[in-house]
Amino acid sequence: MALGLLYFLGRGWGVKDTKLKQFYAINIFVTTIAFSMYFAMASGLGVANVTLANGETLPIYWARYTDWLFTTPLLLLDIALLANADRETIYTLVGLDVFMIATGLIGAFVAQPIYRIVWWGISTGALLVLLYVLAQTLSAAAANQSDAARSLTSTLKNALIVLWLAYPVVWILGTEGTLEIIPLATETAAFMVLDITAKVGYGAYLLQNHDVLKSVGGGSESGSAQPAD
Ligand code: RET
Repeated sequence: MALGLLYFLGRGWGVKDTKLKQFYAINIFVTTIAFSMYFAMASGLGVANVTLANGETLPIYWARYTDWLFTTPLLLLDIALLANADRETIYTLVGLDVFMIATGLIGAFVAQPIYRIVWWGISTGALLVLLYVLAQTLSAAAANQSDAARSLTSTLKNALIVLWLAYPVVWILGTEGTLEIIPLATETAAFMVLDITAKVGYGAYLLQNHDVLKSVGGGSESGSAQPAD
């Protein structure tokens, strides 16, 4: 995450275009938050022991949820800005996203395994609605996008759908789901690969496309509102 952050900082350093700068800023925030939360976990902070109803204890890495709470809305903002989505849609996506992470966090701390699974179901329901709203928004936006912007949006959308759907699967099969299907070490490695791909991979791919990002919302001029013809 630190290397990803340095890469975004290095590439974004001399960027003058306001639109391009906002995409760099978003991805710099994402990797800064992730780097801090991973470092918190590595330093022994960010993990809590939850006692289940049967007396067993589960190590819960709550720092992950703090990371996701802030980074997932930012990752959605990347694609929403690329598609020039309106404010209401962005608020809807962020609202669903925060609800998804918060209900997942509740699920991770609940003592009764059956209730944990119900909370997982609530959180996964929010994810499905979120992905539906996102797909609708992006297809409505497609008509007003250039070919290059449309193709970038569609690649990022597909990557986002596949990667994001993997999180609840890892959660339910991992220690949180209490089904004891995959061990903690495998789960930790899986979340790490997903986090790196969904943050650094997705961000790096997006930021390769300077020309597309500069012309988001029409026109290639930076920032300031364009006067009507
Ligand atoms: C949780 C709890 C169980 C149910 C669901 C979840 C979804 C998590 C997601 C996380 C995405 C994280 C990303 C991080 C970026 O690096 C919270 C695991 C649905 C979708 C993209």
